[in-house]
Amino acid sequence: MSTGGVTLNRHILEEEQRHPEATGHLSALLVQLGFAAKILAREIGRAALVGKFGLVGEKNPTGDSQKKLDVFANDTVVEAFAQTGLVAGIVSEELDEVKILSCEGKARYILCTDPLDGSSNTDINGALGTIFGIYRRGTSDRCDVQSEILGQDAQQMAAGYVMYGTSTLLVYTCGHGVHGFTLDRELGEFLLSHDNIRCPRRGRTYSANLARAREWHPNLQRFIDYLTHGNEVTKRPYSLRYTGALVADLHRSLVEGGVYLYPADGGHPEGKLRLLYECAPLAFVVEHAGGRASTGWQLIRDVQAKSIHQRVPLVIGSSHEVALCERFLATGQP
Ligand code: AFP
Repeated sequence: MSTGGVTLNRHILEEEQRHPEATGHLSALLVQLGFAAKILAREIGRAALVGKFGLVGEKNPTGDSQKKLDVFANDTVVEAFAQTGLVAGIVSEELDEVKILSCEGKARYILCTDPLDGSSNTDINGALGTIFGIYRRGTSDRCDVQSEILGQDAQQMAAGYVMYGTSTLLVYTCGHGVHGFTLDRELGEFLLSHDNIRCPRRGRTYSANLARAREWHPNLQRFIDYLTHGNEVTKRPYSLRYTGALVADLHRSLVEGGVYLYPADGGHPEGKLRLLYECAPLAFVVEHAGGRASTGWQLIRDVQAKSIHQRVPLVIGSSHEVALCERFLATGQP
């Protein structure tokens, strides 16, 4: 998929030129995201050598144990965006409340981020991610970022993720195609490697933590039974692939087709994943690549956030499998 020598920054600028009315501010934010991703790729790569493994001994606002890399990732992303003066506030998995950065006139954006997705993988050299969604604020001059992001005022303009795996890959969309860039460590540049990613209509794999499957809605259990039941015509059974990092599992489904699901269960009656900084940004990416993202009952993009750390069930990936899951939930049948 190599497309030879198009850097992330050049790509962002070319995207901007498609919009004569663009101020360049969104581009500046995406460039900063790339910068933060390079720092994180470097630190994740050497975390074992510089004492960045392990817990800090506290829980984050959503009750998960905070790792040293979680804190570092959050600080890095916040710092990168704060420098721009273009962001009014940041909603982060690692921050209790919205971090207000600036209420000045040019701070027209809000960032929602999970700075380090899959942090249970940090100490075992597993895949990790950063998820981001960038919203443009409404026209009000009142600086109330929380109300804006929870209301209808803020509009999602861009989203994407960084995957720290065998290589570091940054995937983003501003609504005109989904593009992936691989970090060339020697050059220190993200280079276009996955131009205009399209999510296959159907796949051969599913990703889910089956440990709590007995607690799922019975129709969801039927869905999994269906996927794992052999049938040559419909190319079943599907293979299970689950890494514990949403970004890594979603990336597989985005590129090769398939479905990721994290439904409601006994321990997570509303689902585990967070709407604003996990589900919504990835839904934006997947939909712009031709896939589908829903709670199983409702499209993710139609869910109105009620709190900044709100959780929702998530079914995301190829349109065929996500729609199939929705049908199972509604009827118990394919
Ligand atoms: P963190 O971002 O807090 O590390 O959580 C990871 C995650 O949100 C998502 O990336 C995984 O798919 C999911 O949780 C794993 O959860 P289980 O350990 O319950 O399977």
